[in-house]
Amino acid sequence: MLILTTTGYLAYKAKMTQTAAKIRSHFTGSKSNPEQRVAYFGEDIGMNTRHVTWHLEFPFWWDDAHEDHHIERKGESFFWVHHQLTVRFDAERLSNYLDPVNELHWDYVIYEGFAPHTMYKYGGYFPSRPDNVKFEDVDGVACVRDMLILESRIRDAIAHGYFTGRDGSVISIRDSNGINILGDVIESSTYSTNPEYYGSLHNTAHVMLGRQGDPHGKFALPPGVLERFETATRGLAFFRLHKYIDNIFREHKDNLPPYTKEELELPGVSIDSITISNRLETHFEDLKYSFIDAVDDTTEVQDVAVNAVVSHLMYNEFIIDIHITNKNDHRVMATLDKFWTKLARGSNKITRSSTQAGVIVPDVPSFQTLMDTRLRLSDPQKLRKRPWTAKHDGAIEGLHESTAFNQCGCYDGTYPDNQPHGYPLDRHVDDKRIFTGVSNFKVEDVKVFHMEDN
Ligand SMILES: [Cu+2]
Repeated sequence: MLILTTTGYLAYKAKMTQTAAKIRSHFTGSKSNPEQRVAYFGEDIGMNTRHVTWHLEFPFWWDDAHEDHHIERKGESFFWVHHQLTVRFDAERLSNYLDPVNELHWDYVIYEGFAPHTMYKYGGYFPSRPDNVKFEDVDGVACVRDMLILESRIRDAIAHGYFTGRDGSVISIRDSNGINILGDVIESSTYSTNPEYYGSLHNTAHVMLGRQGDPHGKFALPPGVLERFETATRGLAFFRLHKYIDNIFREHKDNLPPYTKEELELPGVSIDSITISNRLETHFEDLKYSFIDAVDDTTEVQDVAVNAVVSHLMYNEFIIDIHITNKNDHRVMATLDKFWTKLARGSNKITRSSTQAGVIVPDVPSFQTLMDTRLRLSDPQKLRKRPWTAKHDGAIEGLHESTAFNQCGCYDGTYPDNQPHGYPLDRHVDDKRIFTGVSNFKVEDVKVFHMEDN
């Protein structure tokens, strides 16, 4: 449990004085820090919930033998989810006149400090770190030199195109599955091919960064924001670390051969036009959330409504119309970016709402809402795996009916897409004409506007 210091104090005051309160919560920091301009992203409640949930759904500590279940494409998902976070943060920065994030480097100072202004419910304040701190060895965790050695072993493996297993076996990563093996090694999870040799680059880096305020435990400070999934994205250091990790993944992807025309095309199918119903716009909206479970409770004292209100980036919904011609004399199953649909012979018009996008979910209901409505979970049986005959892409039937699987897969643990995450743009594109030369690809430039006063 963590609490923003001021909001937390006001929540307690409301409870103690038995006065319902609506508290405005502000982003951490001050206007004299340019990074404050993108605090709305790193501190977004929905994004943080999303990040925590991913780590709980794909735990690095998951033990197949103990749980009798294997999590598919866990390492690749680790890459993909953090890649998405990294590039999206850069996009937010560019639109706020900030440079893209520079990757972390163990030999350089950590340029930006961070004062979280956040406290543990029990255990004091999250530690702060001033600007320009030189990386120090952390007692009981790792030496800076160890981190450089682990990085170098992993980069060697990428250059060679294979990892070495515990028994000395050669485990190739020069194919689509390589990213999954690499992700397991880098995170690292229990699926890592050789944790004794390749270590746990990402997890150890989080702790190293989190402890830089008190590397020798001199002040007995509690864990830093980077050591907890719920708070990690609040500091710029998270994005520096993940830019560094992402660039290692990039090295691997760039070593794979570019896709061929045969791999990209869907014969007989052409996309004639794509139109969007309205201008793409974002704006800030107030999000109210309940503090009911954040303040201490007793049966003798009545609950009072304690809510916080925070600004939250939202978008205006839109609809995409896609006109597609299928010249084949039969129906074909097609994957569009990224959903599945059946194309009839001849011309097809596909209408798709932004709310159906695989990466969009509604706001997470508050604890109070869950208690009030006893939210019924969807029936997991519906998405049960069944044999299916799609040629390349889809792994389960009925995909054209399901949404929001892009980052977590389906309820039964299957990932519905057989293609690598990011396909077909995950690999190096030597010649852009490969995309203009296939009729089933269409690229449209779109502009996204941010509306200040809405
Ligand atoms: Cu993460």
